[in-house]
Amino acid sequence: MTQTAPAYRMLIGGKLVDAAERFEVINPATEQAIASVPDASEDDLDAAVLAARQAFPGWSATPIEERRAVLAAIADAIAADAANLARLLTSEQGKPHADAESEVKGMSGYLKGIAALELPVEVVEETDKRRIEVRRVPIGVVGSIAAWNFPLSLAAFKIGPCLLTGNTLVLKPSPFTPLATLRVAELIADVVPAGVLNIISGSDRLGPWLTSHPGIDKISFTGSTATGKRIMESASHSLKRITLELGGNDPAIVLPDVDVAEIAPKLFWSAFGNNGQICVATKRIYVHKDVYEPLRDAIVEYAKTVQVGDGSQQGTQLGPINNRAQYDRVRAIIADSKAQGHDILTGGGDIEGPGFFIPVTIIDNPPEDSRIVREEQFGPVVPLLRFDDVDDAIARANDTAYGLGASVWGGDEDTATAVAERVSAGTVWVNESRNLTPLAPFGGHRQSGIGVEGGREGLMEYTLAKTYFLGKR
Ligand code: TXE
Repeated sequence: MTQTAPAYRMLIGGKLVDAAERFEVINPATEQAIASVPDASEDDLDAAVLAARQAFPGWSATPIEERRAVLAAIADAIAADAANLARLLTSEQGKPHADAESEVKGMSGYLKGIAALELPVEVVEETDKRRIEVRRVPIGVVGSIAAWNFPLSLAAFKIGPCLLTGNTLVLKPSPFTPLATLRVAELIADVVPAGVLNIISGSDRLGPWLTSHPGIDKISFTGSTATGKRIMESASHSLKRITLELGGNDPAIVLPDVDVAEIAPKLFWSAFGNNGQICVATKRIYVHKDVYEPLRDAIVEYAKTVQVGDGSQQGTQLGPINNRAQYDRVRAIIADSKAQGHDILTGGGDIEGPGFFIPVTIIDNPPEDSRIVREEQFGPVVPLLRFDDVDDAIARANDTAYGLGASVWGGDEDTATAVAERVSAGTVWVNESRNLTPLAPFGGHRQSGIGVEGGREGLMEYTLAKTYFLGKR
């Protein structure tokens, strides 16, 4: 009897391989197991790192035009399987099908955007005697850990710059959302030279093995600030380079001259898109007293029209929370607001199971020192906060250990931009929010991260400076 290979295998050294053990993946809308995936052992990790090491000399010497072509071919393979990938993404992540489709499309587009970037040689001196130039060289083998909120977008953030600059990669998806990423592994097994891009899945033990592995030269991580600190500590033992894209507690500042009806839905989606599970979701909304009541009422009315449900069903606009731990964390924050007697404008209750569903919850002007204001909620609950004076709003917006993103909303662009200049964050949006581009750096100030992803600066993170003093005779 012939045995068929299981679906969902890891990509190591150009081959699709299984592990001795597998673990189950849960659909957060049903809490049912939908598939099993390989649970990489330390030997599997060693094999992936070795494959990446062996591929490094050839890949780093490959002309950049060929590396661009490989990235474009990955992007095309993903685009050709978009419908299937989106279905998988909804089933493991929970997001509505339309959002999953745009994430797949976004992954493909991001890879093409990165593939078009340049890393020019910098000439710092040119005289009769000599020329001094700074070239950028790849670091070696990169280990990347992606989070469960945007499994494919985050994979693209890591794959694009890493491969373009001539490094090789061992990529680990979140144990909550490995399916679409392992499907990508299958799609690109024949597209990428063996060992250049390895994809391995594993349970909680795999992350610490990866970040302490002596054969890895750089770690790129997206996840919580607490885990980021642990990774920095373990990377310090061999002085691995690190890029950390961590949490945020992004403020929105709404000035008195806004068009309330126009911005209410925009602010809603800025906070509640992907169920609030976005590092740059708006997590605190500061509203000027002149427009506080009308904007509050407009957002609450809008919130009541939004359909929460299984992402695979027609009409669903918000799916479940991705996993049990995050569901419990968000519910604990809502329970704290209730216990403190905060005024809950909508939501706050339970949605009958199964599934990790939480109703859209909006809290009316809670104290600045409450958990819902101080902590990153990462779920569908947001506080509206009233201010009288813009200086006070800016001070409160900046009073956080985070510094990832922020937005300012106002009728007069110059006034709004002047406020944006005083908010301390890696990215500030004026009259829009959450948009990212492969052409510009994205990263956190303070405890929201170290380094950036995207743009030329994002490429630099995957390189080392090599300075040439070229004497002339
Ligand atoms: O992420 P964690 P979790 C935030 C959000 C959320 C919180 C927790 O606030 O509530 O993080 O989410 C690996 N060494 N964000 O628990 O703990 C492990 O594989 C090496 C923001 O899901 O950061 C795990 O799956 N690796 C974020 C992954 O890291 C380790 C997106 C993430 O774990 C490790 C997601 C270790 N010691 C959550 N410990 C964003 N920036 O967008 C764990 N891991």
